Amino acid sequence: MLRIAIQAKGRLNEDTMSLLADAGISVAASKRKLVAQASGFPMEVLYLRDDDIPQAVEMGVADIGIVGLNEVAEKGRTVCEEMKLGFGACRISLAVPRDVDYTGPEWFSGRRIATSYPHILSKFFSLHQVNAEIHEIAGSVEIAPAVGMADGIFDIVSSGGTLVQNGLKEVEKVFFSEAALISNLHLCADKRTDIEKLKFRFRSIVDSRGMKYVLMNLPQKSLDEAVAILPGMRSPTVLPLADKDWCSLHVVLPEDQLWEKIEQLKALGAEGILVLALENMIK
Ligand code: PRT
Ligand code: ZN
Repeated sequence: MLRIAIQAKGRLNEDTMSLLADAGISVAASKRKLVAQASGFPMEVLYLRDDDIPQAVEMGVADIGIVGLNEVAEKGRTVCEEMKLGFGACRISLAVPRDVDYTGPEWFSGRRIATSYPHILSKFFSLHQVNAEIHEIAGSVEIAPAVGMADGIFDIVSSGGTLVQNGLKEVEKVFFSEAALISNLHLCADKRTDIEKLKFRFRSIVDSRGMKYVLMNLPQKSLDEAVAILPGMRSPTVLPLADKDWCSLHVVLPEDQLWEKIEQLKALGAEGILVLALENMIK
């Protein structure tokens, strides 16, 4: 039986729980318990703070874990990155007060930087041969320059709104992160097999995100032109209709191309276009 460590509460918890649910795995909701039994997959769930997940997986307290790659990199724990999961996207960036005339990484030489990610930051500074003072603080990093505690900060940025609110500007995007499935390096063959099964389920969910299933009726004479403008796992599926001059076309489209492609298809005479949500895409 696999034991998976996930964030007990916080930004990754909800997306993690819905990924498990979409993969057919349900977990008893009680957050008071540290460990819960899952159903739908031979698995136990261990609820932890995200900071503790890389260590728990390295030590084998949990076989696998779901955590931000920022935490994996910061903690420097030796674990295997199995797959990225497409949620919890953010970056860790250097930011300075808005009115600073920023010239490049050397600007930070001899200056004080507040961060909760000292390890990743010191690696960046040694790469750029910058000698700065790194001050590790646990929270509210973004207010450090305004209260005179630091000249700049190194913190997680997502929309950038927090930086703007605090009169700061992002000057170096150092580390790009998202949630990932990680595993212990020394697992037995049975557990490895279970991880592959789990990844197969996760992969089909992650791949289907942002995709739509589109079906339409199309004049037979426009078929070649329509096929030429459409992507597809192989090519679109074409089904005959009772009226021989028409066919039915089925295709999976990325959401960001959806409207552009639909406009092109309408121009080719497509009618009765249906756009459906896609739950799983098994390649
Ligand atoms: O209690 P526990 O230790 O488990 O949780 P935590 O408080 O340490 O972490 P939590 O729940 O805040 O975040 C968990 C993970 O979510 C992080 O490690 C990242 O991998 C990921 N993540 C994604 C984020 C953000 N986006 C994010 N925007 N983590 C934090 N933020 C914060 C950031 O610190 C800053 O204060 O949001 C603010 C910036 O957001 P914008 O949108 O204003 O730029
Ligand atoms: Zn944390």
